[in-house]
Amino acid sequence: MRHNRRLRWAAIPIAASLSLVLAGCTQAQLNGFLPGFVEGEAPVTNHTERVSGLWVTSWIVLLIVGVITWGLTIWAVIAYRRRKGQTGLPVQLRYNMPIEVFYTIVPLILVLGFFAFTARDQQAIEQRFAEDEVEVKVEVIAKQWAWDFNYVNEDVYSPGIQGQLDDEGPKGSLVQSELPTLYLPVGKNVEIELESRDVIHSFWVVDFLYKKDMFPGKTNYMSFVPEREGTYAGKCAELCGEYHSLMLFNVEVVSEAEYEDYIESLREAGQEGQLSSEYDRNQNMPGTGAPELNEEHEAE
Ligand SMILES: [Cu+2]
Repeated sequence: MRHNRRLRWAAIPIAASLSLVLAGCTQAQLNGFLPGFVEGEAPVTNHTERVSGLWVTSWIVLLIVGVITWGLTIWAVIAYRRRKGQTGLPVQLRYNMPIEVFYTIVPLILVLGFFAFTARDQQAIEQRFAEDEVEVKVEVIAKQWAWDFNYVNEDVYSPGIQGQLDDEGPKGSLVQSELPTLYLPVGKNVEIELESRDVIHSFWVVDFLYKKDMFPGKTNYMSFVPEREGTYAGKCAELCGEYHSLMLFNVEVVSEAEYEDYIESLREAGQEGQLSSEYDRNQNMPGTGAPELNEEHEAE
């Protein structure tokens, strides 16, 4: 009798939480409230479903752990509460081997599991296209506080300026037409080469669900296939100085014909060639002609 009542107490929070979780599952929520998913339309890139899958699965596992933990906590608080007439400390329990082993092994399995799935997905997302599979190659160069885009195959470039506040619009709004814009053709294998001219930045297109740091002196890569046409907001995701918040850009994923037109418009504007590292602010890095320490000094 007494035993049954305890079980009932534990069942209430567990049942309440579970029904809350399960009742709320619409299609959008199945993607874990992540941005970029539109009902009935293609995912933004070939990687976004993988990212949302990892996110949602992790949440489900963590929620189950949470519900069990909260349930047991609440149950213990209620079942073992101090009752009228009780004095002193309750029975003290410690060095209970089965329990010690249980809460060592279970978290270990959880952590190893999260690590394994994250490593698997990261491996897939980080996998670069083979050289001859790359259909569009763009070098993205970050600089305080904007972006330059070199379209490598077409040998044209687009220099960017930092976000311009729109005095006419509502406070804090930006002149969208002035933002640096990266054009990508839909359905093509895209490789982005990430560079920096000065400090560490981070290339983040929100709806792509992935960001990557950009270091001076090191090239990072992103390989993906944009799968849905549209305009996507991009930001610098690494605090990089005073106007970091204005280090914004847009990505236009367009049809191949529109992409060709855009490239042609850059050519017509005389933006042929590539914006090279001569505009880098760090001119004294190793390999850029900075004086080397001679051996005598090194020995000192
Ligand atoms: Cu930045």
